[in-house]
Amino acid sequence: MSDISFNQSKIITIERHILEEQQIHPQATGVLTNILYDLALAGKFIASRTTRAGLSEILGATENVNIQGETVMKLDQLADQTIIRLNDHTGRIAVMASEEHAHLMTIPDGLPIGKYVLLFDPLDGSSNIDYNATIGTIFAIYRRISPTGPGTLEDCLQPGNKLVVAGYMIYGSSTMLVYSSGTGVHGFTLDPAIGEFLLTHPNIMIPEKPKYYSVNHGYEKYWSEGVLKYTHWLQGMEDDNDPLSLRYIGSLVGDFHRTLLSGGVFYYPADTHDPNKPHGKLRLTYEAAPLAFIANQAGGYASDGKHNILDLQPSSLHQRTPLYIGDKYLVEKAELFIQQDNQ
Ligand code: AFP
Repeated sequence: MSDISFNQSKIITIERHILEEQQIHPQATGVLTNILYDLALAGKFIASRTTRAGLSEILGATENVNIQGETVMKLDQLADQTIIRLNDHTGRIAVMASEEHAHLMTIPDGLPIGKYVLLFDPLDGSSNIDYNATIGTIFAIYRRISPTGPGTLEDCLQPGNKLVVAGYMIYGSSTMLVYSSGTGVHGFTLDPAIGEFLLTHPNIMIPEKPKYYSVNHGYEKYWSEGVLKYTHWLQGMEDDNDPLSLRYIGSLVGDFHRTLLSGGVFYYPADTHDPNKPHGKLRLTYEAAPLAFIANQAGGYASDGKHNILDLQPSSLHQRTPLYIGDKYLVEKAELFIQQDNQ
């Protein structure tokens, strides 16, 4: 008898998983599946560059400042261009919007126009690049609303509850792609030796027992009474509850990913720090809404402190929103503290 015993669990590549998901929807044409392939390919490409950032002369700020007033890193541009160039000619997309562009991007003249809308933050947490901390890409896919022709702003400004697919790629100690098409949340880890994303985290659910809370305490003096009290409650200072431990990277994808896998809550509240950003720093359409969709699919919840993020109707492409996301009970508790503060 052989000494070698084989692990009987299946090896599932992202391609196979997406195809199997497609079969759940008999009306599916495969277009969405191919957009996901393209995004996974973009993730491999971006990962291959970000892990070499210090080696190639790609690291460092460019002269450009993006629509948010932030210095654009070269890797931001590379990630942005990678996603655009993989998607603008395929005939699957009607319109795109990115954190790096002030205006939406319609499909160039002469190229076929598709039925989906792609919004993305190409390299979230890029101020962490110089310090080798986790960064990521967030994406949101909607069906277009406009019937034909170039995609419109209305196509891009849909509430999160109309999302068809949402996901992110995280470039950390390993590269992962996590996505949901409304049938649970699935995580794939890139095996760099073979260049394939393999299913490592099927059906992710936020653990019931929360472990961490995550917020930038440096801005405490700008918080409202409600946010302060909520934070004290998480620290066990309002009630008799055990305090949660604190973790904060300052990279939304990294902080969210940890929250998804370990349980707990991440929040970036409204604050009085910058009068130009009364709603905090994070963007609704390509950051908060897609992550809210994933949290919801994993049994969690996301709120702006008053409303379900998925119900918010965006009014502009780069709109900011306060964000409380993760464990449902903890996020609802935030709503309660904020509501009591407003009475
Ligand atoms: P950068 O892309 O400029 O690093 O911003 C990242 C981010 O938008 C988000 O990923 C973080 O959650 C948040 O900023 C951190 O902001 P603070 O530095 O104000 O805590």
